Amino acid sequence: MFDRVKVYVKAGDGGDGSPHLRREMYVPHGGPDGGDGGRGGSVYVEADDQLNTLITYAHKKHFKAGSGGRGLRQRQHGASGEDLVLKVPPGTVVRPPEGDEILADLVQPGDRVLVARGGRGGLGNVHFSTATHQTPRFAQKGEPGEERWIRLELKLIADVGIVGLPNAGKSTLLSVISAAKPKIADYPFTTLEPQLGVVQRDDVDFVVADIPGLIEGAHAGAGLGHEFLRHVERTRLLVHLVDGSGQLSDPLTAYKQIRNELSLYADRLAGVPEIVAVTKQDLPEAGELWPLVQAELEALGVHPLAISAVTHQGVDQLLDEIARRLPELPPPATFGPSPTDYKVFALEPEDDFRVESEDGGFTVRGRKVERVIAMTDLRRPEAVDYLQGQLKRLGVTQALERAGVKSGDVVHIGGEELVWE
Ligand SMILES: Nc1nc2c(ncn2[C@@H]2O[C@H](COP(=O)(O)OP(=O)(O)OP(=O)(O)O)[C@@H](O)[C@H]2O)c(=O)[nH]1
Ligand SMILES: [Mg+2]
Repeated sequence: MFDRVKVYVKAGDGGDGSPHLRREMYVPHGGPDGGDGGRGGSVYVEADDQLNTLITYAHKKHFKAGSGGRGLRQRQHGASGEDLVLKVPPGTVVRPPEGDEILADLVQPGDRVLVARGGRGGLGNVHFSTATHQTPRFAQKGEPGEERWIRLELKLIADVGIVGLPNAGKSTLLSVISAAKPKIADYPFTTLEPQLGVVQRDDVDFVVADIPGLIEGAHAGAGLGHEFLRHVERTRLLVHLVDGSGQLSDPLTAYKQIRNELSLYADRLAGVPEIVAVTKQDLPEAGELWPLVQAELEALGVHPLAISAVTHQGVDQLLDEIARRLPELPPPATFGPSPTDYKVFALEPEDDFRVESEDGGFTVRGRKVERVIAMTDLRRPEAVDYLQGQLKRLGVTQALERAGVKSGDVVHIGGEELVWE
């Protein structure tokens, strides 16, 4: 069942700036005319209502946006790298690789979140000429694109969730009230993935999800466990089906087991309003049990309906009840920040850095300083001179000196080894 995947996204690197020097007849020293590198493409995740599973990501796990082109002579900019948009079904939440945090909940088709930002293009040498140094022969390298693992998790968006023990008749009910054709069979765990159906009742349309059978311990992962309880989380109303024939379990016990599983999974689920329907009333056993089952449920404050998916007994009444209650209920639950708040993926703060020293060497860590190093062409002495100015402006030089750096010491920054001078 493809409703949970982990993928690796890599934004495009920025293109390198050009160090080109203009050559002109009769001009002894041509000036710099190298253009900037193009920006690398970014990676986005976007909800698309043509999709209803994450199966696209079952095998392919690595996704990379286009890199920016190099800057060219005559101040020409490099081409921008192409963005990459990963399409997911509406209802997909985006999470970091570990933990419970939700970075974005893509509910509406078109909702989109940036998950890896493309690198900026490096500046061409035209930016580095100064009054005293008019022919810089170096340019900035492009900034590397961001890369990270993310998790995508689908929480279906449905108005009504049909829950109940395995074999209660959930799929049969869905097939009777909608055009959906779920698999139906006389054994538990027939349905392995939630099925959706659209029901039209007078002027109310609603989406019903048939959730695979819940068993005791589902909240802790027994049976198919969480795999599908996740899909009940957004529903506005539950239809709780109890097998009235008592074939596999006593109806009252069955009812209590499901209530227990729902509340153990999440408080919110226990609070979702429910309509209880005792089904298979066409069977003589169910008919005989009904007065007792009804009385027992009433004693708990529950007012059950008696239905049969086979003869349609009580089905109209059930649909009327759903259509009556839905308009009064809040819209489907959403999680995490609202779309307007997460146009930009939460990034670590840029400015912080720290200096670590261990025998004979120093390491400087921090996003911004690592980026500055990655964008420096270390083979060019002029570029290294320029870098020294940048390290001073960032306060890195001062911090290293406080930590005791001496000429000749090795300083590691972002995978590069610099000899301090
Ligand atoms: N007589 C009778 N049988 C029913 C009725 N509803 C369902 N059944 C039968 O009960 C069995 C289970 O039905 P399903 O709809 O597959 O049950 P389910 O709740 O979806 O089961 P899982 O997907 O395994 O959780 C099938 O043999 C159905 O034909 C009903 O109203 N009357
Ligand atoms: Mg089923």
